[in-house]
Amino acid sequence: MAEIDNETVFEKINTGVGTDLITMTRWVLDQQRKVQDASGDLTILLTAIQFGCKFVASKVKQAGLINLLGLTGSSNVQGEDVKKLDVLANDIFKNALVASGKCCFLVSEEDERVMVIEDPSFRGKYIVTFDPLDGSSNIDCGVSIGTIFGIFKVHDDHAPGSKDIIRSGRDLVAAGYCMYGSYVELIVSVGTGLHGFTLDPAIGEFILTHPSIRIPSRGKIYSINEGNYKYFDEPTKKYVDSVKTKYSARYVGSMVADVHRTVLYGGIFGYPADSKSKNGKLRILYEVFPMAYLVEQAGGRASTGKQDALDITPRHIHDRSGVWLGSADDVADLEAFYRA
Ligand code: FBP
Repeated sequence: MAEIDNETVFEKINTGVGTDLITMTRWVLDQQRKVQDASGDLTILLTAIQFGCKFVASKVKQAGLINLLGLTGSSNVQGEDVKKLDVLANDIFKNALVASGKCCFLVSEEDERVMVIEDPSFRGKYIVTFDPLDGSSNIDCGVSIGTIFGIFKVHDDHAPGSKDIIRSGRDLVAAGYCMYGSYVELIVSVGTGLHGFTLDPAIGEFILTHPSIRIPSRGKIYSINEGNYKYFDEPTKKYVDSVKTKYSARYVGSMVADVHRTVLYGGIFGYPADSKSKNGKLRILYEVFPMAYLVEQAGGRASTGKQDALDITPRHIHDRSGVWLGSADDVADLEAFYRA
């Protein structure tokens, strides 16, 4: 308690005062207070990611006006044509993550290799895997796209190495995605449930608008690219045939948008392995794992069809896997077709 003297008048201020508009920064600080001996490193890292999302959101909105639509003319490690916004978003996040001083390794969809932060004054204990701009096929037509990220902690402070990257999704300590759509929404979990923050462009702050999101145990929507039906395996075909008689179909083609709708409304989203994409299309470290972690934090499930998606361990940083995620009862129905 402050030293009191006769001149200066003190008045105790209640820590709960002020607006009940909870910004993401304030929410992250509240989460940090709940962790004994927290270093504050994760708080700083999430704040850096939040800045990256705000920056990318502003560029996505302006893209058509500042010649940021279209291709760069080069292709990435996935063999995909790289969009101008892909490169910009990747640079924005790499800069923000390095500047946070809390990372030792970065894994990006756009970079072939793991990026190592060698400078000790910028090096920290976290590994961030990220898809800087998800839903590339929708960038130029203005349909919702997003950023996806997963955060791991090094196993021990010294000798960080590949074992800190090639690991099970159960090791995630936090994850999130930011959807750039009709509104900008940042969905995050640090292991205490799933929470959503809407960007208020007037003040440039993410405001807590969706605290403690719980996905319905069953939905009425299925989401899959049925254009691949001919390549689907038998369990997938039988499952899709079964749901299309009773559910509505919705498919944006941006994982962030399809997962965001699924988390809020319930139902199931799937991108299975098939005879064309033998290991599926979505990348384990920066698409499958973060989304599986978030859906589980909301009470949903994520499965390959045969096992929980978070229990797989990739062998390479850009490995892919088939994945189904959404309402627990819907994913259970799907798995039944794989067991049959
Ligand atoms: P990128 O755009 O980041 O490469 O992500 C892959 C993705 O666009 C997902 O967002 C989406 O779910 C899927 O591919 C769509 O694939 P398809 O066009 O084959 O249905």
